[in-house]
Amino acid sequence: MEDSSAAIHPDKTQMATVGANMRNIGKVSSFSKVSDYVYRVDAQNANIALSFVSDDIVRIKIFFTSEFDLKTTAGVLPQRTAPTQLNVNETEESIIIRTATMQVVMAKENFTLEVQDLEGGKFYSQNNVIWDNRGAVTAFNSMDSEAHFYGLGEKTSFLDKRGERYEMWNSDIFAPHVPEIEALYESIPFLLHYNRGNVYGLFLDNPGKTTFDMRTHADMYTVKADTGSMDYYIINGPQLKDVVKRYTDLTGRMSIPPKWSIGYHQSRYSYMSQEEVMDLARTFREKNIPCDVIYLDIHYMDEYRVFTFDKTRFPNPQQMMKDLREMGIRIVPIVDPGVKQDPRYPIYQEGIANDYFCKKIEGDLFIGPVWPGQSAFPDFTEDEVGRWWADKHRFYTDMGIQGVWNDMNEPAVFVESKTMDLDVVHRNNGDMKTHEELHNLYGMLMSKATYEGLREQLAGDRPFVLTRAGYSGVQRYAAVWTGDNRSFWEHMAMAMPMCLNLGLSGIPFTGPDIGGFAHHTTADLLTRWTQMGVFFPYCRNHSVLDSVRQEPWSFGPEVETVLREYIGLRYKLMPLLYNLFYEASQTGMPVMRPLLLEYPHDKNVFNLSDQFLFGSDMLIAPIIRPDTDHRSVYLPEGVWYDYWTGEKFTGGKHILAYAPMHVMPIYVKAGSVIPEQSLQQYADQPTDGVLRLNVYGVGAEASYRHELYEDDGRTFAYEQGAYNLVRLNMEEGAAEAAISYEYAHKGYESEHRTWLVRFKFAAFQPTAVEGLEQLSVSQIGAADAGWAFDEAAGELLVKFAPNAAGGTLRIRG
Ligand code: MIG
Repeated sequence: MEDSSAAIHPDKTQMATVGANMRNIGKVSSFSKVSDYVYRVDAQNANIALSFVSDDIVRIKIFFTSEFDLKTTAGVLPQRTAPTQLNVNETEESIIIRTATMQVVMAKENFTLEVQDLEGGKFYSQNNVIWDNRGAVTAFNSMDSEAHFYGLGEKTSFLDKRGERYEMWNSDIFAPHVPEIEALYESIPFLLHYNRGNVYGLFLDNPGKTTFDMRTHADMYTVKADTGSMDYYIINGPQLKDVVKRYTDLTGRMSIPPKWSIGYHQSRYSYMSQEEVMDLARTFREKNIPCDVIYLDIHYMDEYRVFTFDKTRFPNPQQMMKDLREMGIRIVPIVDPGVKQDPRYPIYQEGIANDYFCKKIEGDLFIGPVWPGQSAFPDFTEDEVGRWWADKHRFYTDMGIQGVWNDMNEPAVFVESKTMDLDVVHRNNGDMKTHEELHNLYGMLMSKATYEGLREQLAGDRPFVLTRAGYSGVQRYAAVWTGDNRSFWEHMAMAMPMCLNLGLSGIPFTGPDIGGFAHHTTADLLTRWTQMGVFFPYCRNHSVLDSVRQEPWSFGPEVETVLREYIGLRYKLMPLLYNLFYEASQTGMPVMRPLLLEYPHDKNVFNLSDQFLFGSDMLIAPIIRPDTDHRSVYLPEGVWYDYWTGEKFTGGKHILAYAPMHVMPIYVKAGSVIPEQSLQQYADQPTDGVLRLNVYGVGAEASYRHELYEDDGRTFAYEQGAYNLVRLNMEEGAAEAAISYEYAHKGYESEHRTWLVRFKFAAFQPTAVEGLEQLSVSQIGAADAGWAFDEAAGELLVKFAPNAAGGTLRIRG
């Protein structure tokens, strides 16, 4: 090439600046109302639609041609909200549109846009939007020196994304997940901008390649879309929680998962045979290590053909499912999108006959290599294809399978680009788009089809879908695991900020492969990682082919004992964990939370990446280095108790925690209620029927609340009212206390017929509990009702059967 004209290729010059081909919006020429809540701004080089989704959400979409199309992607739900008021004020210089809580201010001279509070305090300012001849658009937004960034879904590095740059392009990255990797499997183009306690969200609804750059410019961050439209939402706060809630109003929330899906899960690439799976299940039960799910990775299939079983390795899957179910264990099989190009394979035949596979723009089938060899890929952008795929899952559900694991759905293809050709054209229900424009939606739409199929086929039971790839809104269909991490301490540590930001990005049900997927775990790493992992929303141990074994007993009895205890702890805390999932389904609040969410004004937590909150009141501080039995822990304001020893700490400072191998530091906030239950070996196993309500007293005048949600943990009967919502209210005084409870809703017969309140750290020694008989501590266990004071522990025990009408327990000193 060097001796042809290519040597003087025009792109080789350093002289032309890129800007020469760039344009910006220019001067505003007209402004008009299009329909209720929708306005149109026409400017020199582009037109802008402003749609008000609610008082606190404005959508901005920029058009570079005369089209004016307000369709959204499948990431956004149809919205039923509207702003309560809208006032428009247009002058020579500006246009101002005011809702009940914020205003959008646009300058006409050279279109700039600000979103301000009603006092004129601007929180979002867009200074410029430029684009090139190929339609790649970049918006430049102000970045204050005090600004911090969160969200952006599944990204490497620390919690605070200031100084980082990330791409959104679903990618199968087996290369180690190091901080400079800009894109992993999930793309959530949702950024949280935090400035001195005030937060807004920016959601760019574009499933093509987009870039968020908080690094290159000193006082601006940029948001870029390579293809498709600049279609984004500014979401008002001012609190972080407000923005997360509103973002999940827009993109949806997960429904309450089946309890078994939030138990402990065991996986490996691969458990190779029916016999190996049965042995594994028996070992869990013999060793009394709780477990709900065993995964079948790709070797279960007949040469990797989806919707088949290998008849030699798994001669009788039906029987296996049945036997496992009797032991309380479920199977979750992997399902990849690639369908083997095999003319004798019915799935391939059907896909071809019905024209369901992705095609290139010229009309040829797109065929790419994955596990089964050359494969075709269903076009999930077309609803009819999704329904076909959904129906195919009867193959699994007929055997009693209730959960499916979607892998390789970026989609990953073993070619240099790692994915489908960009000139594949997706039919997209009549609105054809190239793969380049829709890439990040593919995985989510696969999980949507899977979820909807299972939901229909499970006759009222809740499905579980796990996915590797996803886009905004994926939380409606699936849990997300963070892909091919490695057995590195660094990757254990990175799982925290990664999943914390996923949680802030609307996806509450997440977790890494515990122990690490690739490379080889060690006794210490597996111990520390499991201790941490049982507090992640999704809890699965998984490892790669040929790595050292990492089932909980793989490193001998000492490690096994610690793992048994921590996995058991997850089951004891199931009422709390389940409550947190309920809350996520209602408000979008994540299950594991950065401290920032609860302590938004504490600068010590702006980038705190090595500890987190389980809900709002339990602080988890994992050990993330080998041969380490101490670590510093930051306790935010308030009083905290060591979960293990009861030692009391005043927060707002760092402490040094002692954590030998069998201890992971956990702290509980004073003035909280932590519900627990008896140990189970799997989530549907009956408990002893006693709900333990551990009340962590303040030891002074205080009142605090706790909400308790209960349902059958398995079906959708709660949608018809078969659930309980209990409000607990605790009033503490210097010489007395009262615990009252009431049923905000009572529609379910709970297996927890008895409650055992364990009131710790009271200011006084109790002498009576009104209406209940005093018993000795040893009598309480067998009694139905009564109270006792455990002097050694300094705890009041009160046992009783809750009354549907509610009640109050008065405790006297
Ligand atoms: O590229 O199915 O992330 O969990 O074990 C390998 C085999 C394909 C990647 C997944 C991993 C899974 C593996 N898969």
